Amino acid sequence: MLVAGCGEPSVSALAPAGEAASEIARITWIMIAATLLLMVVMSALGLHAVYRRSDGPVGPSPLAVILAGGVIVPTVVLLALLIFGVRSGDGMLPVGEAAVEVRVTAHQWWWQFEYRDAEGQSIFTANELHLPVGEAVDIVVESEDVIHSFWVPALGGKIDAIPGRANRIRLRPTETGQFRGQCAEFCGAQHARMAFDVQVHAVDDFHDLIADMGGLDRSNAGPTAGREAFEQHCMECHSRYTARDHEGPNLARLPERRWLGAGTVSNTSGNLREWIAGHQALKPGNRMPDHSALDDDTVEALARYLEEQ
Ligand code: HEC
Ligand SMILES: [Cu+2]
Repeated sequence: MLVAGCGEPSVSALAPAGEAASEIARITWIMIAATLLLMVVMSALGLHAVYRRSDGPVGPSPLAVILAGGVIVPTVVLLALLIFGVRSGDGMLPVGEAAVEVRVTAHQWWWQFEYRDAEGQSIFTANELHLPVGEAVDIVVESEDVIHSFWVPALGGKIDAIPGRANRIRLRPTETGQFRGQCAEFCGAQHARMAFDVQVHAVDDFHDLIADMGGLDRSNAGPTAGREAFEQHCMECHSRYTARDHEGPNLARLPERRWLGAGTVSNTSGNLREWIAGHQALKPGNRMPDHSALDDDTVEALARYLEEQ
């Protein structure tokens, strides 16, 4: 458990970097402390019973045991949890207007994020979520196919992504940095490889980034050979234009991405070439059609085209 808690970027609910996550971590620690206390008291009582045994009738009557263990203790424990739970839960609700709203669409097995720039234009990123620090952000979660669950352990709780329904969760990051998000509801064979990278920026940097992305129309830029191959084999599902929604993940700013295949492999130039022709071996069953028949020159041209930003 300790080893799994390390690593970059943080995926630990016990190292909170957001308001909701801090509340959740607090309740967790209180529960752990209360459980430990209860265990010590019960062990002490047990030892006491063993070593102080007398020959006469022992212990309280069965009725007293049932009353204490079945009524009084559960009432006290549940009441205490309820009070903490309601207080913390209340603070996590999306009350009032949020500064930023991001629409999330879960797909088998990748994530699409949609922002609005200052002109109200939609901007899309894939497998990479950008947030401003210190601001209330509403995440509105939907699904394109089956039920998934949106979860960034360092920032807050989970919320289900259900087809035909928009669920809302409020996050307020308290630290800048990179965190890992993960699908938290089994959604098929590649459920474990449905991660996303969360980048929390200073507020101005966040708005600058979204504004910059709005200006990125690269659908017709880049080296000719790669562009032609892209238009022939890939464009039906992918776009390099951040203001366009597509079947597959948006591929604008691809070199900046941390992973390929939603956490399958790290994003290196070697892995990009391997992904283009061999993604079905890297992430079997993923929804991108097999391209293993592409020749090396075409793969190279495509990779160059995607790397050219
Ligand atoms: C029928 C739709 C479709 C076509 C055509 C297609 N892709 Fe994909 N592509 C996808 C889907 C869906 C994913 C997400 C797979 C996953 O991670 O589960 C994807 C993922 C990718 C990724 C990884 C992106 C990321 O952030 O993880 C790259 C790179 C990529 N495709 C490149 C290409 C290239 C190059 C071509 C053309 C040779 C191509 N794709 C053709 C649907 C398609
Ligand atoms: Cu999922």
